[in-house]
Amino acid sequence: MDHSGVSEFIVVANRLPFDLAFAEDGTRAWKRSPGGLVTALEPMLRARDGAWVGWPGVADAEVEPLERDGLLLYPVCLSGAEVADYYEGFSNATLWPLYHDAVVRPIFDRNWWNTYARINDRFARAAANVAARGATVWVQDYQLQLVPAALRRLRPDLRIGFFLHIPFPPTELFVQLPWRTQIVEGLLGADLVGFHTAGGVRNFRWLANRLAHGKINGPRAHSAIVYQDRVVKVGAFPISIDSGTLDRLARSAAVRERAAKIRAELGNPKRIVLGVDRLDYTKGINQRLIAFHELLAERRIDPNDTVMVQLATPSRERIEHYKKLRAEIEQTVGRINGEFARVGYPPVHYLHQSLPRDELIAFFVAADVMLVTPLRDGMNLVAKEYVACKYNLSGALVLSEFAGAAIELNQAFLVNPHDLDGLRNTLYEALTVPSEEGRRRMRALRRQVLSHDVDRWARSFLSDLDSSVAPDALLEATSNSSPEINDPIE
Ligand code: ADQ
Repeated sequence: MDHSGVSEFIVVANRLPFDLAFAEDGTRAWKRSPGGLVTALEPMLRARDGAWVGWPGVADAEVEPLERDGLLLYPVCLSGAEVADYYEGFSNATLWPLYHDAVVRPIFDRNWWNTYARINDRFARAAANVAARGATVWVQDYQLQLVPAALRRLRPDLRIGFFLHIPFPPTELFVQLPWRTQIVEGLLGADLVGFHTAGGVRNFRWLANRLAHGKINGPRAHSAIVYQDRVVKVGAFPISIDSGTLDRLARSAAVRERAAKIRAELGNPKRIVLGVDRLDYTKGINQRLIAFHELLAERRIDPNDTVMVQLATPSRERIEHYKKLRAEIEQTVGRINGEFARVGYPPVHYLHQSLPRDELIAFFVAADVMLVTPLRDGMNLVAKEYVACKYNLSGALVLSEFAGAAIELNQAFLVNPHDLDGLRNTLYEALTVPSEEGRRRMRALRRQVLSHDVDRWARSFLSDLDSSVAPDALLEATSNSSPEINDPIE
């Protein structure tokens, strides 16, 4: 099948929305990888002859373009060595820690960088190949920051958007990167560069000015940079979830029954504390376990009536820091249970597993306190998912100030996860909040999450991208043109 130049709307992401899997007899199967992004974009992809360019998730798999569930998938092939250098190396051991406040030390490796640049070029060529004349291309995330400029060189006719799903770091950190100018110039190849928060916008604007000599105008949260005679718009677009569907599923009889059963299986405790994360060192999992441990040790909570469940999806398991983190968490869980369990009743239940969606929703429905304590997080969808599932206004959300979500969810119990005393006391406060105050907070949180879903996020980004504004008009724009978004704590 020849798909060259057919698509009007193309999403370019590290991964395809389907994972390739090989059965033991060698036959191939495509398994849909669940995710908010594909749910949000699917209607637009279908309506606009869309295509999705990405890696199928398996090294060395030569796969031809194909159609699945009405979506055109355009696979980018990576060898095992390329996965190690581009993905596990530069993306996840250089950029990921650097962009998350260097909570572990980023590794600067020239070979990794060279592979990152080469693979970005490969993604750009794939997108250039499938795009129709004048098409819209939306590039996603930190693995592909050089794609906008590479694609513009190949196809100046395209309208190119870029969205970063992780924080854009403080400038003092970013300038450590030996390839900082190339990255900034890579992003400036887009017509619109989007971040979750106004803080990301501000950091990027400063760097664009300093490293790439872009001329800047406009208000803080939304603005324009004039770079090489083009206008690059920059804006804050806080991502969200399919909140209406989650709300509906949480209310369903099957999920409510399962939630009651979970409580019974945990020994009918008075209170269930929940954590749900990819197992990642940015998520502050150990910090929240320590806070729970200290409350038990101080006898402010009783292991007979309060249990904690930590669900952790396996993630990046070949990278050293992730192996170390897993060992640390498992040791902390073992220590707490060793000290406080009765036979058959551990106070901490830890599952290193990815759960099916309905099961996860049942856990959200069952949980009395949700602990979301990242040291740094672009947004954090788990916080929003929990809120969307609390249809009866029960439950309390403890949320790190350093998650992008804290800007919108400011009625949560906000906490600095580095401050263990503060974390412990805030967890206690959430466990003992009077019901009226708890309901008031949850009502406010739900109003925000239900009225700002992922569909609204995607539409607002794409309509900003689609609206072409003359450079002169933009340069004349002043701060009254867009609403301000509060700055996050940097
Ligand atoms: P992530 O770092 O992956 O995303 P997050 O936004 O919390 O973080 O999304 C994780 C998703 O995985 C959630 O939908 C959650 O329900 C699911 N999940 C986690 N543990 C699970 C388990 N055990 N079983 C099943 N599902 C599980 C990156 C950025 C974030 C940003 C998103 C979207 O790091 O800051 O919010 O992209 O832009």
